[in-house]
Amino acid sequence: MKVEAVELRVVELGLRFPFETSFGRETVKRCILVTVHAEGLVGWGEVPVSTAPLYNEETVETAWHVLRDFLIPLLLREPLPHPQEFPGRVAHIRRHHMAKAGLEAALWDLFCQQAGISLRQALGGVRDRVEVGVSLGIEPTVPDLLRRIEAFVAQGYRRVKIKIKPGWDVGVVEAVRRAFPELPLQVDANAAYTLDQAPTLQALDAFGLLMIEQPLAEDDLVDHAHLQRQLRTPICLDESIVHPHDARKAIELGSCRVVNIKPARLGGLTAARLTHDLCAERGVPVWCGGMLETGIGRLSNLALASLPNFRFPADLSASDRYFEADLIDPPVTLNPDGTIDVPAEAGIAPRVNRRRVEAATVRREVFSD
Ligand code: OSB
Ligand code: MG
Repeated sequence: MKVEAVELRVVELGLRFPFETSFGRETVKRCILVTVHAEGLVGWGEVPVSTAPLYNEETVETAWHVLRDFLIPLLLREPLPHPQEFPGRVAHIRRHHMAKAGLEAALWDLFCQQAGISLRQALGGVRDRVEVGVSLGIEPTVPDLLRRIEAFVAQGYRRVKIKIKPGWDVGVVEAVRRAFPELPLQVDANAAYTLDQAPTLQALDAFGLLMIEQPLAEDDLVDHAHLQRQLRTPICLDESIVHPHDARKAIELGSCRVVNIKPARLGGLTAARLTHDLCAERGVPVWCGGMLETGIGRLSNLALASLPNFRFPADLSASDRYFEADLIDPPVTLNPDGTIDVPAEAGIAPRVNRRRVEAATVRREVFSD
């Protein structure tokens, strides 16, 4: 594919509910959308960065800079045979995985339109619906959290993840468990604990959680291995796994028993699929995480989650869990059985609501060769 032009835009969409984690509170979704233009077709991708470098080191500004000054010039310089060649072309640019992932997603979308196949087919997915859950932030009070869980369970979500941090953990999980004894439940600490707080995390073993996500620092596979030996509950790593080899190392060390896969964190769909394959070979289940993506990023994650070793419900919820009006039509909806359909059409572009994208755009720039 010979890409003729790339357009970047920053979009802003109000979140229906503020989302609070151990590292901060978001009320507005602000991210970058990428379009690649070739032979009359437009491929869409999302860079699900945040304004502040709290989940990882990237921000809207760093991603814009790296895309404009490094990644886009490398793409415009010569044709790319296939989107899966993109990581090789940009491998000498260190990190900036979200910036890379958004551009690669747009290339996959273009490829699917050219080939007339769905992204699920292009990636080798095997399901047409995926089980999903809902990820809930830290709420002002426990009763607030219980009311929110009840509302989502009533909508049909069959797995709930709640965010924890020191001071909002054992008591909260105990209350949720008491109110919902059978609910598949997991927690996510977003790296808020240290190994000397292991007793608190051990106390969570009593509540039959599916997993504890990223309890310790993102760069610490060794302490996660120490902690996993002290817990019955499986540890799932999110922030720690930024490269397929990190998954291999974490599995070898015993740092986790489950891996959260997010293309944005891993640098794109190609690296995400490699991580999936590597975990599958080692018998380690994975599931698809989310970054509060707009529908544009979420449709691409849904296609990825149709691969066979995605064995836990995904953090991919319906459009109305996040936004009043998503950027795609029709929006993503939840089936009565707690699943979401994997997109079957050839590419995301036909579903993008351009009027709403325009309305949400606060900055744009076009680059061509
Ligand atoms: O740690 O999984 C996380 C959102 C932003 C940043 C980090 C995380 C999350 C979520 C939301 O948990 C998942 C979703 O998109 O619904
Ligand atoms: Mg997480």
